[in-house]
Amino acid sequence: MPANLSPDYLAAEREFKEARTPAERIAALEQMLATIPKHKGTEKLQADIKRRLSQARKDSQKKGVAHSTPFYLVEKEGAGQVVLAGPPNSGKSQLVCALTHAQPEVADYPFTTRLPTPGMMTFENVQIQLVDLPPISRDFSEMWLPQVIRYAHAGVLLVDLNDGDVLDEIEFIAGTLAGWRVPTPKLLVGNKLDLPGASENFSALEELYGNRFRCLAISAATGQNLDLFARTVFDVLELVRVYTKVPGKKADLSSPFVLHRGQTVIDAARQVHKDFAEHLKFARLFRVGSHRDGLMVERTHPVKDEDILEFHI
Ligand SMILES: Nc1nc2c(ncn2[C@@H]2O[C@H](COP(=O)(O)OP(=O)(O)OP(=O)(O)O)[C@@H](O)[C@H]2O)c(=O)[nH]1
Ligand SMILES: [Mg+2]
Repeated sequence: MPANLSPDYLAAEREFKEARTPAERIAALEQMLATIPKHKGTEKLQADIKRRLSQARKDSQKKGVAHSTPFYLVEKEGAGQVVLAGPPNSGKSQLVCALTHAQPEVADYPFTTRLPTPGMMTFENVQIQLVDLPPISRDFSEMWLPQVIRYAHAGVLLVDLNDGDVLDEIEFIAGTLAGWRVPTPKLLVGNKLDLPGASENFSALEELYGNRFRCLAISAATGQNLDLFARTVFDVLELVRVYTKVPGKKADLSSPFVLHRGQTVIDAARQVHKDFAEHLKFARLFRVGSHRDGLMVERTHPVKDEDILEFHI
């Protein structure tokens, strides 16, 4: 080490060692380069800093713009991830509070939510992840929203049934999502059904948008239709629950295997065990409360929600 390094340089070097993010590392290296005494004795060290700086810049580029825009992707959990999109104040956070253990802030002023907040919603015997988001509005929308919405399995468009601008807001949000190349939500939910006039407004909305969206009216505040909301979200995700049983025993209906609509008996077997799928000859199909129980089905038979399968290998 050259002996004549300045206190400024040594401070910058300490910052480099303590840097946690790519941006901090780059800033510290730049400071080191600026403060290092420029003479023959430090030439090797200068070259070394320049090399590290160029590498750090390259690394940060590879991770996109992560050092300047925080990356808010929410790790997926449960059977599906569903984001709540909507204008300010429509009740997105209230809905997440009502259906999950998460507690995003609810307030009667717009732009309360600034960060995505996930929570797990229970539908019968499956868990679905709901993600509360900041609003989409003409005034302002967070830059990272498109990425987070695109990443999810599905989206719900949540509006306030008593909002005079609701039609304009639906059109604006649908247009914005299309501009972001994000799929438009299949489900349009009208909230605040408990308020006077909301039911009439919902009928009008359904008439206008019934062809474009599945429509549902709820009250996140009173809990009205929230069980139906959970079922509809499950349906929109196109999920299918399959139970398994061993011959002569009852099926365990509490812990389903979750598959996608269109998947078959062999896909179900594969979820249970890889070897099962390989050696499967056929399965017997049972339905809760059905008289024609134990029907033999082929490996390629598409599964339906709440099928009970008994595998034979
Ligand atoms: N009457 C009634 N009020 C509701 C209902 N749901 C939410 N609210 C109220 O509407 C206001 C906004 O609710 P939030 O959940 O904060 O709305 P948000 O969509 O998350 O708002 P932003 O975070 O700004 O996008 C609050 O005052 C809530 O108490 C409902 O079902 N009925
Ligand atoms: Mg909110």
